[in-house]
Amino acid sequence: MKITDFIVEFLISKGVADVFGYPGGVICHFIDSLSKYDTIKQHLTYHEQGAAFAACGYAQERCSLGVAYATSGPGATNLITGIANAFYDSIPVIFFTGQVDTYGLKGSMDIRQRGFQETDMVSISSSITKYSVRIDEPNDIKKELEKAYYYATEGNPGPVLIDLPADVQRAEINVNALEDFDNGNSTLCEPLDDAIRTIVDTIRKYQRPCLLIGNGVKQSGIRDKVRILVERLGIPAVFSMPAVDALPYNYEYNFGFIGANGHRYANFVLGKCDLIIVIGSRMDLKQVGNDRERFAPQAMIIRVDIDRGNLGYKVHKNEMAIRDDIRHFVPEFLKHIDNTSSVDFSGWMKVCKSIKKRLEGYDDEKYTKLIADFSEIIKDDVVITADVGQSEVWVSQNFRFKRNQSFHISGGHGAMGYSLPAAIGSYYASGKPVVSFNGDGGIQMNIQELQFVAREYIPICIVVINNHSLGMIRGFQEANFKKNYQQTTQDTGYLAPDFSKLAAAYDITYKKVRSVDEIRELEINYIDPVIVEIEIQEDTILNPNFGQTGEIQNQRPYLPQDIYEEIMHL
Ligand SMILES: Cc1ncc(C[n+]2csc(CCOP(=O)(O)OP(=O)(O)O)c2C)c(N)n1
Repeated sequence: MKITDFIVEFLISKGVADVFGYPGGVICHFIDSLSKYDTIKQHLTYHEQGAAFAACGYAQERCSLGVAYATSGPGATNLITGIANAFYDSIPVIFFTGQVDTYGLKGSMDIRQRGFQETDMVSISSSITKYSVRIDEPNDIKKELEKAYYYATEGNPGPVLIDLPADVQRAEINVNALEDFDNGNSTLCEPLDDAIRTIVDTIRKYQRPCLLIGNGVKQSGIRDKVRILVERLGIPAVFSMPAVDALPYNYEYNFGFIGANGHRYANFVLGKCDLIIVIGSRMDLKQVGNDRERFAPQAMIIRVDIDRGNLGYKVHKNEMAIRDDIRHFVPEFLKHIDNTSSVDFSGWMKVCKSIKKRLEGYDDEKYTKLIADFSEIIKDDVVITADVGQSEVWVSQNFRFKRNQSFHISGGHGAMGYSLPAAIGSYYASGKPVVSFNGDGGIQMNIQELQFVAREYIPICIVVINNHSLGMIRGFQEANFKKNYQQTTQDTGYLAPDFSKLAAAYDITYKKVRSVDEIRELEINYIDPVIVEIEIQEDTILNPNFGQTGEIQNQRPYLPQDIYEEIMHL
């Protein structure tokens, strides 16, 4: 059997139905093999970065393996941003790159390059993958594919890169003679009963507990189980920004997302609670702040995470760490708490509700209201993606997520250009319509993928929140560079195109809205692709932000002292 046929059959056996990529001479064997099978479809993007993000969106929406491919050299290096995105956001993706023939590789020769478009992708990608390998020996293929799949999906998931020299791709193998990968039967789950009993006892001793839910909950596909957990415990839940959709917006236990640009009320709930149970969140700087001991200083922290490294990066010195796969932990935890055994936290819930009532809408501006209104007209069962910038945070802050909607962003890597290709991948993962939010800057980073949307005529509503500037950085310059808006505004070198003309060029329907009423009149049919431009002023700002005092609830612009005190004394 030809190696690339074997690879395709392997991917099919793992349930992969759609792969994304871009051709080049030394990946043509793989492309040729993909075309032989009806159960897997290859999708041509217009840039390898688009393919990488599409594979991320596909894996995020499906909670399973995504695949992207590229040719050697420039094709492969174009994948890098997407690979890093998958690494930081724990997205299981296998990236296949073509490579020159093994006999044309430079090896240890003291030259930069021997073969045309030869680039050492293994070393380039090694710090942003869980595993990276060039397959030089055809008979290693089975073992290496199994290993790649294992690393991509087991433990804390992430990207893997397989570099395939052209002669290896076309080699014939005897399938029956191939070696398997032995993972050493490593069990990642430690005995849990005692730990869970301790948690249950601990909860009983505290008055103001809360759950902090991270992206791991979504990636693990356990949103529903976590909802049951929240209900049984009867305690407030807050989220990291990428997990803001983990529970529906109007759910009574939902108290918003925390962190630098998080909901003020979410940060106050954390600031006031005495016990935080963290599930699937790595608690990075944007959520916790630089001064980790000052994060929720009165609270005991219990963290559940599969990643030993994440647990080692402590927030409080005396926190309790449980290393487990949350897909295993949450059902086990549920077994230990039934509706009758939980303590009554209704008094604390009442406090949280008052905090929310007092602060919800405190930072509202015209444009943030537009997003809330926009979300009201979006039906359930739709995927939402957002690009990096102010618009992403406004969406996180204001979109009212419904139960069957899911939301994907480029969290850790924060890569502009993610939203549109990730929307494409999400569509193939679920068959659901997608609403992709973009800034006028971010959309231009992978704007070529509009051609993909037009070509395949897929139901993606591409929203461009156009403030005619690179708003997030403009805001940073406003705060830190005395308004020296270099390269971020229309007066200083940045320009956005006329999006109506752009839509016409790609033959995509275009609509423009400026007000709530115009938004209400929008008729999105979830069948045709459409570009919706929401035009807002250049000097839009992003509030709230982390303040300087270290307490997570003390965001800028600072609350009047009397309101702050009033809430802290609730
Ligand atoms: C690939 C990449 N380059 C640069 C940045 C730095 N950056 C973060 S947000 C931002 C501005 C985004 O502008 P726009 O897409 O118009 O959205 P807005 O902030 O105006 O809503 C920039 C340049 C980044 N995150 N990613």
